[in-house]
Amino acid sequence: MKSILVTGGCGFIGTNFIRFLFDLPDKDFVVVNVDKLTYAANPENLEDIQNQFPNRYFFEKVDICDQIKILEIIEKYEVDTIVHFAAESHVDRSIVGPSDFIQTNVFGTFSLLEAIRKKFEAGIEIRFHHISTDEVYGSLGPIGYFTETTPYQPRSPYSASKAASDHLVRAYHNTYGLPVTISICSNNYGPYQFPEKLIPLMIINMLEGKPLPIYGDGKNVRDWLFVYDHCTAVWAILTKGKIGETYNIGGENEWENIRLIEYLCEVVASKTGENSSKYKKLINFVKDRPGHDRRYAINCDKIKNELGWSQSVDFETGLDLTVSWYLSHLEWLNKVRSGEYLRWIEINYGRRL
Ligand code: NAD
Ligand code: TDX
Repeated sequence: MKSILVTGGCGFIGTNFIRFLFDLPDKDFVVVNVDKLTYAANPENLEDIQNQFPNRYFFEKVDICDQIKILEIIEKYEVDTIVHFAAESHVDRSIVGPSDFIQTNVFGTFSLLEAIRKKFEAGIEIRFHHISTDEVYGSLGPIGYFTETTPYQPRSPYSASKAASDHLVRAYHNTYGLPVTISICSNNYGPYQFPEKLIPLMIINMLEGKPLPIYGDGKNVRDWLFVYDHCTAVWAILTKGKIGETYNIGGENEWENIRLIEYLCEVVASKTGENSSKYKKLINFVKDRPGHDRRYAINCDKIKNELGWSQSVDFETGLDLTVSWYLSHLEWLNKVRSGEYLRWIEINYGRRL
């Protein structure tokens, strides 16, 4: 790898991944961050990287759907590897307005694949790693785990759009021989996550004394992975993964939403000096998310056994780090919650948040 194009690098996981890349010792590859800068992006996340590595880090404000610009960028930076994070990523927004999800997640991925196919047919091979989600597998009951051979059964516009993009990536491998890999990951948490997602939303609402909205009976289960461990898993696939393969990534760390929020109240209280009951009193059961998947649980034996990857951060430590990060980045929180995001919330939800 000499030149890595990361899509969606100004979002949550993309930011963490680029920071991870620049922490690796003895590397001299170039990283090109292609991001359209939607409401979920914050280019300032990588300002220090930009300053520290002006000859190795480059930002291009480009929509992945713009194939001509993507081809220009591939040529300009002699890109040999693409790691594709860019997506519309929030299930609730996909329920209110699916159109952007189809455009970016399906058409955008298709457009990137077409650009790579054109280069491939001209004799230039670009490795493509596609980031997907366990939501493509659908909803589990109380037992069982998703494996890489679990049939796809997406149930929200978001997961359907991600499933469609996964199918396209596999189709381009099988039909045209493009060198692709796919990873399918469970819920991430950690620094830089946009505060519309469960954990940062609950932290900010606790700090502001607002209700903590728990959908339905609060017994939906998610498997949580610290974002750093998602980055190490993607790196393991890039460096050791087999072309054409799909790898599940998970935390092996299942929590019912209500139990998770109660625990989060305790972690936040331990840092603010408040009594956790002050936060727990804010818990408010609200109308369920339509089509709310009951349980996600990942079997990640394949990446563990074949690539030697494993989680390095336990949940207690990861959540502690995450809460500390948000408490020391209140300005960041205020910035990302302003502008376009606020306007969207007001239009769609009134002033609920
Ligand atoms: P995010 O919403 O925080 O960031 C997405 C980024 O993509 C933003 O910076 C946005 O500006 C950019 N983007 C959106 N549309 C674009 C377009 N058309 N062109 C260029 N850039 C565009 O998302 P995230 O949580 O960091 O998720 C990243 C990827 O990981 C997504 O593909 C998501 O499906 C997947 N994933 C996320 C999780 C999770 O828990 N967050 C879990 C599994 C998989
Ligand atoms: O206010 C809330 N109340 C609530 O009860 C929110 C925002 C969420 N929830 C519930 C819904 C889910 O069961 O918490 C759980 C987690 O919700 P989200 O943070 O919205 O994540 P989820 O829908 O599970 O999807 C996430 O993980 C998989 C990411 O947003 C996706 O991008 C990723 O693919």
